[in-house]
Amino acid sequence: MLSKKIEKALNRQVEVEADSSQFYLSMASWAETQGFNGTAKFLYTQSDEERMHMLKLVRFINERGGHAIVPALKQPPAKFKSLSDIFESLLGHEIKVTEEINGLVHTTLEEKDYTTHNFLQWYVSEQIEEEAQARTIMDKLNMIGNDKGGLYLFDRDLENMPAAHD
Ligand code: OFO
Repeated sequence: MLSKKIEKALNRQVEVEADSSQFYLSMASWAETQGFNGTAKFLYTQSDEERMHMLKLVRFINERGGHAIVPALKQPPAKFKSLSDIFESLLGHEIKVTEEINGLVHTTLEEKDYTTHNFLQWYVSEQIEEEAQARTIMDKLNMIGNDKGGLYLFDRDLENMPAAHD
């Protein structure tokens, strides 16, 4: 059985994952309108993944006797300046999500909830991978700069890049 404190903290994380999904969906849509189809495909997949992260939490909260609350949708930014702008925002966002997860893990230890602590380890590893992937992408974009040919190849490569946990 979840304590009220843990239930609330997990529900907060449901919201964080839902926000991530919306944010990446908006990035995907913008990229598609700019003709960056590979990037759009990658980001649509990332958005789906975040929804899966949310769903995993919803199921866990309910299985443990809590009540998962579906949060309201917040409108994410609709426009971006460039691919670098997108991936810088994505990396910044993931760093914040990692902090949230770490805070949550800390709370489970304070509450001596080892079951939830164990469940969250999956998220801890996922964050390491997602941050690492976003950094690799940013390194590539920094190398390419404004080179059109480079951006074309980058977009094509991204189309075939597997999601972080694959
Ligand atoms: Fe849910 O892993 Fe990114 O935010």
